[in-house]
Amino acid sequence: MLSDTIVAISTALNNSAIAIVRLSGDEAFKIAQSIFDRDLYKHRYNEMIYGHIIKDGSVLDEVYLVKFQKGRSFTYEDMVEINCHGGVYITREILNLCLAKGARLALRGEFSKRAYLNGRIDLSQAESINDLILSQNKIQAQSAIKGINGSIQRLVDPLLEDMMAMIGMIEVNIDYPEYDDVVIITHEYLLPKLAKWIKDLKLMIDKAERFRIVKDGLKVALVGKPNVGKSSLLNALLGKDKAIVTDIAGTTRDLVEDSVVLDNITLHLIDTAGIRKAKDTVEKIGVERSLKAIKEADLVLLLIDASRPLDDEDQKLLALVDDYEHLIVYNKCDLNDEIKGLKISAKEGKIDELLAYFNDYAKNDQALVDEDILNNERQIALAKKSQAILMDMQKAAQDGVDLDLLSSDLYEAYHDLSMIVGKDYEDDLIDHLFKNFCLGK
Ligand SMILES: Nc1nc2c(ncn2[C@@H]2O[C@H](COP(=O)(O)OP(=O)(O)OP(=O)(O)O)[C@@H](O)[C@H]2O)c(=O)[nH]1
Ligand SMILES: [Mg+2]
Repeated sequence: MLSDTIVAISTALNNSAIAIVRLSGDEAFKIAQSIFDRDLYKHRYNEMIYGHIIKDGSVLDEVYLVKFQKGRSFTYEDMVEINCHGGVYITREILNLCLAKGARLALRGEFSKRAYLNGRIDLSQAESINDLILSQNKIQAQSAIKGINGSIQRLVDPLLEDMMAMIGMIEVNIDYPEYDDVVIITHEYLLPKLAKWIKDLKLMIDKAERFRIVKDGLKVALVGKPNVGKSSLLNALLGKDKAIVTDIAGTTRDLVEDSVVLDNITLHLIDTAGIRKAKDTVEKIGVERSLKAIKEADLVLLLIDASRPLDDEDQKLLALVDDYEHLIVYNKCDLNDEIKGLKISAKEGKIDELLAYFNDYAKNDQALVDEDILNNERQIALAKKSQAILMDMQKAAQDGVDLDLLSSDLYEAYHDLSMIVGKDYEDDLIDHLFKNFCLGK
């Protein structure tokens, strides 16, 4: 139920100067009053009220308590925040007191979920709040702040309005064909609109995918035959001895992962088992994992041993990576410098050319931080779904399919796009989304 009163410790549970216990719901004031020694009803909203938390007639802690008014609080419900001393024991005791007085322990993200369900924020803003908490670099934080301020809504709303206007006009055409002053919607009228929406969505998706790499980093799988120097390259890029390196082919059996922050980009590196016809069960599983890593990477870095002539295994790998975004790099160039292409020597730490490539990779996309851009995979997936429906519709319209049939497709495309900001979202999906949030937020 929405109106029941929830409580959570909103700060990290460790010994600190101050912690915050947060209540939200119809009984928030009543519960807070029952454990507080000042009359909080006599004080104003948003005021820091000094007093004590009382347990069994004695003082448990000296606190500042703030009450927030329904309709103006974060959740749009009555809310109380108790700023207590940040000891683990004290904080838990206050939480337990609130529970004993009738509050329920909040689920993860439940405060934000209420803010969303009560219309205080849209879904993209709620996601941005969580993104801000989890952000680890300046760009992630900047884009989260923009999201909180409604950047996603600004981005999709014009498109939504345009589509809805078209749906409305088609409906009027169907329901009131006799009206003179109604714009007659024909396929010729609809097709340019469809083309524009598809183009707008494509741009929106492209930018979001490029910006995701600037913001969250590039997932790079290091692949190649055994012994070409993949693990040596991982270590050289990381600047530490993370993976085992030997001259025995088949040294790496499992995926070895780590990240490195370069000047212009963060790399999430995955060192893989050398790909060849496996000699035992463990190696076979390792090779399967390498193939999976190729599928999941943003960029596949195929490493080739420059000191040996290309053989069948290299050729097979060249054909394999051709289906993916890939980069071919020649290693062991200390032994052979005659090769054309991107050359390194992982063993000697000569990887400047490769570092320059990575630093350039998303350089032009850094400016995207100033634009309104879709923020996460969920939003991108919905935009893609909407775009796919519109493209099918475009074909159907070109084939002369009736407008009333097309109108329901248009509504579906509209619906998918509107779910980016959380209009018409199904309940179980909402529950699922907020479960990833922090407790007490
Ligand atoms: N000369 C030279 N040797 C290198 C270079 N990079 C790696 N090696 C040597 O090549 C051998 C294999 O290196 P690894 O990094 O273990 O190769 P790998 O591709 O991870 O091999 P697997 O894990 O078996 O697939 C080691 O003896 C390295 O020292 C290089 O740039 N130049
Ligand atoms: Mg290795």
